[in-house]
Amino acid sequence: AYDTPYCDGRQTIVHLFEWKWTDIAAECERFLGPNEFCAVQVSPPMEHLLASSSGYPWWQRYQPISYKLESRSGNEAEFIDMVNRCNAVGVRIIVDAVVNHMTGIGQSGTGSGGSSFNADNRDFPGVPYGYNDFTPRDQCPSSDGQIHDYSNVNEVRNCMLVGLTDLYGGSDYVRQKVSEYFNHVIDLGVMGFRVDASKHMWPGDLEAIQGLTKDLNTDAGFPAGARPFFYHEVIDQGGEPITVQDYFSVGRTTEFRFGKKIAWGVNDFSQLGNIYDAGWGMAPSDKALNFVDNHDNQRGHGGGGDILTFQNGKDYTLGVCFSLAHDYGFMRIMSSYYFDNSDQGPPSGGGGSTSDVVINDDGTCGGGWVCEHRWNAITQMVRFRNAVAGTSIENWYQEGDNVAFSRGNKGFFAMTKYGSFDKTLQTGLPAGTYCELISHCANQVTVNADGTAMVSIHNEQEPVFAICVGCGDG
Ligand code: LAG
Ligand code: CA
Repeated sequence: AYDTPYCDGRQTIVHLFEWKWTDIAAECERFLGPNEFCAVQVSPPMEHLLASSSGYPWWQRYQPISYKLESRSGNEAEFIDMVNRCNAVGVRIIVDAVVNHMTGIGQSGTGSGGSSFNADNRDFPGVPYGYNDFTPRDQCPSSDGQIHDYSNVNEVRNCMLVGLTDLYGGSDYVRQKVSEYFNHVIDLGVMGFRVDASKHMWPGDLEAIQGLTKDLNTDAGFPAGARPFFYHEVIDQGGEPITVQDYFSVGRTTEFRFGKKIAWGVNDFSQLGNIYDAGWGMAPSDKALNFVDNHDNQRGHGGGGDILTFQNGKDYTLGVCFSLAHDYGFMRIMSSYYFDNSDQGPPSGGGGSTSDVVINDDGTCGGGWVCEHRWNAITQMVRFRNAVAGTSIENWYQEGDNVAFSRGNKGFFAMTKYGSFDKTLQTGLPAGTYCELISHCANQVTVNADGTAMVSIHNEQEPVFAICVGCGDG
């Protein structure tokens, strides 16, 4: 019930990491709506720690102080304006919900929304939460109250994650307060939630909290009776007792093994054939929220791993384009900012502010923003994924550094590692002349009566080829 997005067939979420609400509203209107994105995952909108002594790092937003919508990305009025303007162009908002914990121990002072707090006293008057709203010490088996042993389920869920004060999800009051926060943003018109650190929460507690949420707001264009869309951050790479399967009753789960397999596959195309590996415990397609990289692992946080990021340039383009062409999971793509160290916050004029996103005349981003979602081949493959939704992979071809496949009789995709490829392949498509999407129709492709076509790629930067039925250019 919680795993369905309501996007009129649109298939891709973009994480506009650390963007301000004003910039997201503008991006929905000028780019995401016209290019048919399903939704934006926004950075946590609640009041958070201001870690000035650490230079206002990105991770201060994973330390909640209250559920007031007053964050580095903007205030409540700006949040509302963003939700309304994005909804108006068919782009939904997904809130990053940090509800496993509040700030780290040792922290006290005033949050981004002006609320006072004192973590050592477990005092968060902006909610309010007090001592009894945190996991009782005797439920955490580790000697220092911290998580060390990931083979111990009680420790992972009842102890403190990197020193963060652990909310007691078993308490009716905590469940009430968290669901009030969720219902507040549901009333404002959001579609759903990415839940942070779900691995550190009991599935039963999540079920109780989600059970208290309202249906989506019909005034925002959602169908009557629609339940919020939930995906849970569960870092499961195999080898631990907590698995993604534990969370299937509360929505989709983040599938970290997908990004690993994409990285391995781009390195060695012969490994691209079995991206979904059920034997490894990966979530089935209809339970997976998949991505090539996320805001944690692109900078070595959250366990890091073998992954591709924007820093890999063309290989990243190949990884994301292949993922978008594939039929596995519900896809999220990353939109980043450049950084020199793994704590660094977004582009800023100082004092913990966030700079505006700069859009250059050629449509790329400036001002320190990477905007992978605006990379030509990636944007075009977002359109392809919408066009071929519901079809499966057929006519698989892989030889050396070249791979190609069709999506039913709706689309055909190919990519090559080194920018040059010419081969006649079976496309599975009806005969006709097709517009090649990556070239914006500069290349026209003829599919013969027997479904074959000459597939040519001559592009060093974006060695990708895609055609689909009914795909003009946009
Ligand atoms: C996650 N998964 O469940 C993310 O993978 C992980 O990256 C998040 O930590 C974590 N949940 C909490 O939401 C991020 C940073 C941490 C940061 C934490 C809290 O990766 O580095 O910890 O957010 O801001 C920071 C300091 C720690 C310190 C802690 C508490 O880096 O050294 O112990 O704050 O003060
Ligand atoms: Ca916990």
